Amino acid sequence: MDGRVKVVGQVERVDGRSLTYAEFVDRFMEPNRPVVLTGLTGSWRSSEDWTLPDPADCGRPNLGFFARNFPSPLVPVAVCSSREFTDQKRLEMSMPEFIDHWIRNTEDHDSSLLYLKDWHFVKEYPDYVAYTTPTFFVDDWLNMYLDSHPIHRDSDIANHKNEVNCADYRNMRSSVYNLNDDVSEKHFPEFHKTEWLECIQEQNEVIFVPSGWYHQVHNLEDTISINHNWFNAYNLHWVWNLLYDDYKVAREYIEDIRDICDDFEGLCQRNLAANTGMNFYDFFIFIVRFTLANAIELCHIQQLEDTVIPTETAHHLVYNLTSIRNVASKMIGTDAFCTDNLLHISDDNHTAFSNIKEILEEDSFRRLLMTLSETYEHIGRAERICFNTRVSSQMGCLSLSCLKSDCNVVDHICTCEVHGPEDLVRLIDNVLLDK
Ligand SMILES: O=C(O)CCC(=O)C(=O)O
Repeated sequence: MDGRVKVVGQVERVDGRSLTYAEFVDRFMEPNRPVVLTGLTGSWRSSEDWTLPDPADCGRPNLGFFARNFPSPLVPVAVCSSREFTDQKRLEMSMPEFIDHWIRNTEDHDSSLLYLKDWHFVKEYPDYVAYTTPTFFVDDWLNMYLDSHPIHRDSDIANHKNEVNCADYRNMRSSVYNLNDDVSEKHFPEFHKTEWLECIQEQNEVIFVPSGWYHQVHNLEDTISINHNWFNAYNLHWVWNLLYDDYKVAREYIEDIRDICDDFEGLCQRNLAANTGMNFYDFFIFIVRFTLANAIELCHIQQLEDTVIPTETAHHLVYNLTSIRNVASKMIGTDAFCTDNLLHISDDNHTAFSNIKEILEEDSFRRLLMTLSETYEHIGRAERICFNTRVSSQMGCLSLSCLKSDCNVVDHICTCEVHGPEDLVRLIDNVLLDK
């Protein structure tokens, strides 16, 4: 017998103005539970500009404002009535074209529904500040990193001739396409055991969707949504697990040509990067940089004598390092990092994680360090306002002014060598042991 979803409860709803950051962590981020947060969008420009001003319109989207002010020549659009594997068919069109289509659909309902999806609005209109990210979500490593670094720096994806095409196994995985359909027990044998929460997200409400939670959205009326995909120390292991799962698919797909490949692991990693957007080396380069940034911040903070800033911020930094350490220890022993395979990786990739001195001198790393420092300062400030504690007046040895060759903190880190996950675990242990 085929099954339908079994809704067992509602997503919890909390007023975000009376929730502290620490409570958000304890109740939702750390246990990976969803929540609808209210009261956080009062000052957003988008709440005002993007909705029709007449109360009789009940806050419906102001489409004319969009067409006039954001006339992008090309925006990504999904065709809701179509299906390509586990997703909808994608098109590109101009914003005015999209809005025209939307208005026509509202009037006559016979053209197919379009959904403007995954449009990077902030990148395209950086001067229009549509919203401020709620403090609960500012510890966002993905966007901190992407703002300063390209994710796949190696140019090796397309260059190898006579290799199994990177895109060949894309879309082979299956997932339930529509929860409202009968879901085949044959294809999804455990489906009847799944339990679902549901909620209606009202205008100006924010929903936190935890890592790995399958979710499906049905718009009950015309809607504009703002989304962030992000992760941090609380779900870094999810990112690694997903990458590892994708890697296994990539490897399985070419398993039968292993014996005739000079560099089988290299091919797996190239295919992984082509499909997932990053491979194990990219991910490692990323965690090395976050380790260095957190370690430098931690060392500097501990040189401050003030007792307020160091305790709370140091707690975040230690948690971050511990989370990276856990993931790095899972990477030890993967084929990608065995000595033979490391001999095959490009100099670019190897330098990007092993040459600590060079990393510390990169402008992109300095930008990352600055953003990291500002982020935890911002969270700390929000916590102090909540608890009404004293604000520190200490101006100590902050990382930004102190990323100099004569700084003993940086000197110490510069002496470390990182040739793989084992070294990274050792480096983190040394930093944490010092504390
Ligand atoms: O905003 C939407 O319509 C859905 C977005 C979503 O589900 C997601 O980003 O995962």
